[in-house]
Amino acid sequence: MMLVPLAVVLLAAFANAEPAINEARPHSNRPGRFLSLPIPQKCANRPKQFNFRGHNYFYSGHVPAHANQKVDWLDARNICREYCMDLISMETQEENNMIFRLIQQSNLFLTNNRFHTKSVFPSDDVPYIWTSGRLCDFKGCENRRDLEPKSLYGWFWSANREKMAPTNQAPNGWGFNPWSQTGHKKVRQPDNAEYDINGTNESCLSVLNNVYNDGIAWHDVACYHEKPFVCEDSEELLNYVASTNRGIRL
Ligand SMILES: *[C@@H]1O[C@H](CO)[C@@H](O)[C@H](O)[C@H]1NC(C)=O
Ligand SMILES: *[C@@H]1O[C@H](CO)[C@@H](O)[C@H](O)[C@H]1NC(C)=O
Ligand SMILES: [Ca+2]
Ligand SMILES: [Ca+2]
Repeated sequence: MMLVPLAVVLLAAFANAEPAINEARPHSNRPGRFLSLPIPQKCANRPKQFNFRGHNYFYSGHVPAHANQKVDWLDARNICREYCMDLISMETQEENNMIFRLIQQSNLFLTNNRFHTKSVFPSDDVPYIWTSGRLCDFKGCENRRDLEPKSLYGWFWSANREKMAPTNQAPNGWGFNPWSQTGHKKVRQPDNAEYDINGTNESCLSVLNNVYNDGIAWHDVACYHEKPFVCEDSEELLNYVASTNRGIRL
């Protein structure tokens, strides 16, 4: 059997992806950070908390190994990727509402930015989660006129590099716009609010649970924030590990 170095295979996959949003090396304030490669053993034993349309998912707070973990956006992606998963991407309203329900059913209460632990199981509280949503504002996104203005057209799901609908309208087939109508600056999201505070861009997509008295809704948030996360099966990584590990059960 011919051995092809893993990095080469993965980079080739990124290079061929459409739309051509190449994110092998996202912009980061910690230089030298890369995407992690899947670990076959972890893929085979990945947490499967729930299933939707053939994909497995888990919320970090409900998995003992990750229950108390809050990590920045790239670390969250990398934890998922070792399991042949990635941060969740909500391409449909159905999938989105499944996540909204997961958050709603947990006993999370946050008022005036203070947490009230009502639940006897603190890990049931879901104040917010990371998704794979990302603003294309890193190297490789320049000269993409189709992504301008970025605040409307520059968002995509980094798990599969699929472009999102313009942020100011309900996505095709959805009954509502999942982006919040308010936030720190009391304007609709994405608002890049932290840029005005200290020059940090809000380039990552988090689902917040009523942080701004706005119910459960999408917000652009600076990627260094530490949050729990939801992982979703990555077909790309599962296919890759399946094809390079004969007989593995995923
Ligand atoms: C960060 O946001 C500001 C204000 O919108 C913008 O001018 C700047 O280009 C952004 N930085 C990056 C790296 O995209
Ligand atoms: C920006 O401000 C926030 C909130 O005060 C702080 O936690 C964060 O570390 C700051 N980021 C940078 C890059 O200075
Ligand atoms: Ca998805
Ligand atoms: Ca925001």
